[in-house]
Amino acid sequence: MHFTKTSGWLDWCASPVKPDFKLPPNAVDAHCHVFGPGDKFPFAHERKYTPCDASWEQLFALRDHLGFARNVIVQATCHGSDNRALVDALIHSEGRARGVATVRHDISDDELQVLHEAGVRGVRFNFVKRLVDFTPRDELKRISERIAKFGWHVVVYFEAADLPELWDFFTDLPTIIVVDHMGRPDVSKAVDGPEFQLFLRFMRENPNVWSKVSCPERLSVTGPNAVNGERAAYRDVIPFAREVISQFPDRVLWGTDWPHPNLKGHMPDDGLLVDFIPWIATTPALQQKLLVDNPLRLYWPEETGASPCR
Ligand code: 0GY
Repeated sequence: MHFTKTSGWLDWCASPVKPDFKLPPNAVDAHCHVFGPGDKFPFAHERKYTPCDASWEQLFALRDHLGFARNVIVQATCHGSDNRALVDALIHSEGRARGVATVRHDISDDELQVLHEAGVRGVRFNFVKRLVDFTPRDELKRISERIAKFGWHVVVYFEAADLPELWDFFTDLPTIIVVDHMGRPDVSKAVDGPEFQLFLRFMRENPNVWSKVSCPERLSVTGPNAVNGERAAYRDVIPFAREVISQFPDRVLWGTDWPHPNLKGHMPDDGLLVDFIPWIATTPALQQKLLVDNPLRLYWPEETGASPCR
């Protein structure tokens, strides 16, 4: 089937630089997607955008170029609850990718088992209104109870302003909860202001809550360019990510977010995104937790001796 990209769509960077930052052995890119290809795995009719293609071959080539060993591939909303492109990628990863799927409440246990055998270890609940239609909370709660039996966790994506309303629903979930992109803080506000402090309190009071400290390119207002001799791109995001990593070093993950859906303004060079990591995880010990120990414990617990991800 032929698809026409959403007008103004920015394609991913085809020739990223080799990062200066050397990733530790066994590093995991814990947030990335595959799109289609649309002629093989059609995009969902309920999608809110139509992306460019981004295949598992291209994702795994990027993994090798950047120096990652593994990926966690997250089902993107443009594929709805049709996880075939995700499963195809997992199967072709030869055990080097795990997945986060989107499922409906009426999925059968046999279908969940098939996803598990392919490498799925979580489901994603999306509350970002521009990306998805509303799903009743009782359906999501039911899904969380079903997938808890498989030792999976729930990944949640929401805007910072919606955390107060979602708080009780989240704290009622029976699994580990992984928050995408630090709950999308407004980084033009203060780190010690009420909005981000609420997110930190959410993590502090709920030891089952983890956070991805990913997507500076999505959150930044100052953007990718160094200013006044300051080397770091996305420098307005640095204090937010540093705060999460320093307070919760054993509950943070990092991912490229390749192929970067719905970006406006600029498309990051993924090599330069990797060079952002030491600005937020400032010691080798923190980098080891962020990039290796934490994602392996959550997605490959059988290799670490950790208990399954509950
Ligand atoms: C991201 C961010 C976005 C999109 C999706 O599944 C998706 O469509 O996650 C976004 O538009 O903010 O994490 O990839």
